[in-house]
Formats: sequence, C-alpha cells, structure tokens
Amino acid sequence: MRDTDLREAASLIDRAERIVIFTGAGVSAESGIPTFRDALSGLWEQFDPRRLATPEAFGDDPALVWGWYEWRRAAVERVEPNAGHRALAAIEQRAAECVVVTQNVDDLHERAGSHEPIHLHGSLFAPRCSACGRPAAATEAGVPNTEVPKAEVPKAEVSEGRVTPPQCDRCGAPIRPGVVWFGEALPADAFEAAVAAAANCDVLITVGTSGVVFPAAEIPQVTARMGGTVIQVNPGPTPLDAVARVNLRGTAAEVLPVLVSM
Ligand code: BV8
Ligand code: ZN
Repeated sequence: MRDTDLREAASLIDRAERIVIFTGAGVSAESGIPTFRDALSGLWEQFDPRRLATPEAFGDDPALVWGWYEWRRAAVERVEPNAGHRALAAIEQRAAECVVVTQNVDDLHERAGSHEPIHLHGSLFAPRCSACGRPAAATEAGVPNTEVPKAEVPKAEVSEGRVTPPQCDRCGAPIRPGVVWFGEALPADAFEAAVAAAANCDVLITVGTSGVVFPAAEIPQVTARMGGTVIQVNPGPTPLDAVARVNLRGTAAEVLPVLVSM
C-alpha cells in the first residue's frame, strides 16, 4: 500500500462534510469472527453458510439453524471490537456528519462506540417470532425469554450443535434469528436510509466487504454514481475496485488506525 494512497485517503476524509462508512464481515475478522467465505470451524465446516442462512433451512431443521446462530452469538459475546472498529468510531466522531452502514449481524461497531449503525442484514441480538414477529429478548441463557422470568428460563446448552429454538409465548411458533436470510427482503427503512446517505455523502469508506451480495452491494455504487468518492480498505481485490478512487490494500486493523493518525 503506497504512502501516497494513505495520504490521499486521509486528506479526502479530513475535507469531507458528509461521510458514510460501509462495512462487511472483513471488519470483524481481526476480532476473531470468521467471514462468510472463510471455512467455518468445527461442526459448521460441513455446511455452506449460504445454504444455512435461508428460510428453507430454518423450516427444514429449526434446531440446526438456531444452534448455528446461537453459536455465532456466543462467539461474538466472547470477543472484542478490534482497532479497525475503534478507528472507524474515531472517524465518525470527528466528521460533521457520518452514517455507519453494516452488513454484519454482530454488535462490534456499537461496542467500539459507533452511534446507531444501520444493520442492513439484521442482528444476532434481535430474535423474533417466526410467525407473528413479536420480538424475543435474547438472554445470556441463549434462550429468548419473552415474558418468562429469567429464573425459569431453561439453561440451553449452547454448544456447536443443534439447539431447539424457544417458542413464542404469544402464538407458540418457533423464535427465529433477527437476521435477513438469502431470499428475504432487507428491512425497507434501513435500506432506504442507507441509500439516501450513500447518495448524499462526499466520501464513502467501504471496509471488508466482497461486494457480491445484493442489494447491499449497491450502496458504494450509489455514491460513485452520484459523484461521491469511494475509498476501499480490503486485503484483496473486489468488484468495488472499479469504483474506488483510492484502494488501500490491507486489513482493517492495520490500515484504519494509520489513516486516523495522519
Ligand atoms: C434479496 C445475514 C429479494 C445472515 C446475509 C437467488 C435466489 C434468491 C436471491 C438471490 C439469488 N441470486 C442472487 C440473489 C440475491 C441475493 C444475493 O445477492 N446472493 C449472492 C450470493 C449472489 N441476495 C439476497 O438474497 C438478499 N435478498 O435479494 O431479496 C427479495 C426482494 C423483495 C422481497 C423478497 C425477496 C438478502 C441478502 C442478505 C443475506 N444475509 N447476512 C447471516 O449473517 O447469517 S449476507 C452475508 O454474506 C453477509 O452479511 C455479507 O453481506 C455477505 C458476504 O459475507 P462475507 O463474504 O463473509 O463477507 P463479505 O462479503 O463482507 O466478504 C469478506 C471480505 O472481507 C472479503 O472481501 C475479504 O477480502 C475481506 N477481508 C477479510 N479479512 C479482512 C478483510 N477486510 C478487511 N480486514 C480484514 N482483516
Ligand atoms: Zn408469535
């Protein structure tokens, strides 16, 4: 990565009035959370995440899919935001206006100090009823307890395996993860807010996304089409190379702290 690119990116960010930060799974990689494309460890190695992250998979085998998400939620709770998340929060604090848009379902941006990131693909921490949509509060037991007092919530053994999802106490249907699966529409309000921010920003910084999942991957393209500047941070090539004015070839936790120190 050339010094001139870092300096150009730092100066573009300093001069920007309105900034959008757009992230994918790569920003959480250095916290120890595998991205979709990295082989998942243990039991999950035998599965293709894109097949598990579907309504069909949950319909066929709710315990397998619920167990996978509970394993992922427990993994997120065991790790910390990394220097990349913290540097992005610092950029956000300094900017006149800054919106964080993430495809990630973890809460690491929030825990690093980012303010109300837009979650285009939902969150591991917002389970809801698969039928009536009633939110179910996830608890440390890994079992959402809608009305049931904590003491009575059965301690679900959250391991790398199947976990029967709890039932909605209003209608009895299984509770599902609060994420957007393949084949499901993104939350309209979140997507519209993200497109509006991308269309009106001076600079969009895209970090750690392969840019292949739609419609989220449209977001940096909107900025480029509307005359904004795209800066990319990714160790590898992606389709977003074509719209990025500056391509910083490196990892989030290496590049971003240097960028904010300039
Ligand atoms: C929709 C939540 C329509 C769940 C996710 C056929 C049938 C049905 C749909 C489709 C189809 N063909 C195409 C589609 C559309 C489909 C799609 O785009 N498919 C792709 C595979 C072609 N999209 C959808 O289905 C969307 N919905 O189209 O609905 C509709 C409309 C109206 C009404 C009804 C229906 C929904 C897509 C959302 C799916 N949910 N996540 C969960 O997490 O379990 S997507 C999930 O995968 C992530 O959120 C992310 O967005 C995506 C990719 O994951 P990763 O590859 O891991 O991460 P990322 O892309 O961010 O790549 C990692 C990058 O990081 C790499 O570039 C790597 O180089 C870099 N990196 C690695 N280490 C580091 C790093 N960078 C920096 N630092 C590092 N250290
Ligand atoms: Zn219900």
